[in-house]
Amino acid sequence: MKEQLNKIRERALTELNELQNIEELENFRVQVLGKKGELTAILKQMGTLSAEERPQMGQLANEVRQSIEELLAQRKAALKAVEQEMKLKMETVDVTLPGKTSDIGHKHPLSIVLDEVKDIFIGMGFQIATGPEVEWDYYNFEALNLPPDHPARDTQDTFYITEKMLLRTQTSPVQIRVMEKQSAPIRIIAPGRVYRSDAVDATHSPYFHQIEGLVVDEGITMGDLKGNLMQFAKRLYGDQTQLRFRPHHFPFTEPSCEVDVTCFKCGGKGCPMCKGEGWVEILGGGMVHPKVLKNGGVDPEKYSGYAFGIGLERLTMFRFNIDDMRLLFENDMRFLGQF
Ligand code: 2NM
Repeated sequence: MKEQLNKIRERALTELNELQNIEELENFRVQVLGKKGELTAILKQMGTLSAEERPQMGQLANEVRQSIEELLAQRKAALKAVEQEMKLKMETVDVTLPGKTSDIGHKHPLSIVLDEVKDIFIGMGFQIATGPEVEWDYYNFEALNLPPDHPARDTQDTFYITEKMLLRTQTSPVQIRVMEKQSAPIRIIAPGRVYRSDAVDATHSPYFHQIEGLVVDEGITMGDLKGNLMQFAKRLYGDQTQLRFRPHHFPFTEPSCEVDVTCFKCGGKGCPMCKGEGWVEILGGGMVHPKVLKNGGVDPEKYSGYAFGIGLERLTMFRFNIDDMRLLFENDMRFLGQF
């Protein structure tokens, strides 16, 4: 038994120094000192020894255990130091390397123009109003004086959710909702996304954005519409800009008009941009139909109002000289990166 014990001690001395990491070290410890380890196995044989031998062997076994434990502790400390050093070496930071930059984003061209338009109208005392994109047929059509047989109500032109619920085709339903909730005077613009069942091409998309305005007060006339829109166009396109009002028809306004601005490309002389006309159409508007005022809970005997609608995509395309509307929706960074 004495021999066995000394053998274990010797083996531990040589083998321990060959262990390369903490894991191997732990395996070794279990193998020698563990419950089912070699040393434990020897101690189990103590019962076979004589009474004189037993204390001697006991002492020797303790010494062996102690020295192995010491060696294990030393080796563990040495391995830890090596590991730490390796880790430090691997983690060196080269402070002379260039830093990691992240690209800074910017507003989409539609947002750039929308924010400008909002600023201009806020400067004239307007408030911003918003409403749902999934809308009741009532607010989108009926309240706006579009009768059941109106072509805009055709399923070819409008996305229906149910018979009575749809994706709004204009932001005018927001105006009705504001009139219902708020009494005159009202001065709002309602910007937002609208939907129409159109195929995609250079000037059409099933979704686009409108900015609709509504002013309701006592004594509002077509003169207020002209003055305010004049102010808007000059702020957006410059002081030399002029407006041209042409008679038109909308179901929700009477009288109605379409409004052109002098071509900002050629200043009115005529160029490919304005197709030689010198004018480009930017919006439609008119005096709010008495029936529409009534539907909004406004007394048409006491109040009158004007309204208008602007297409944000068209405005943005003019502003940045973009010739295809699809570019505004495709999110191609080669395009968006230019703004
Ligand atoms: C347009 C043209 C003309 C319009 C009318 C209304 C409302 F709700 F007050 F009746 N909001 N917007 C309107 C009028 C919109 O877009 C070309």
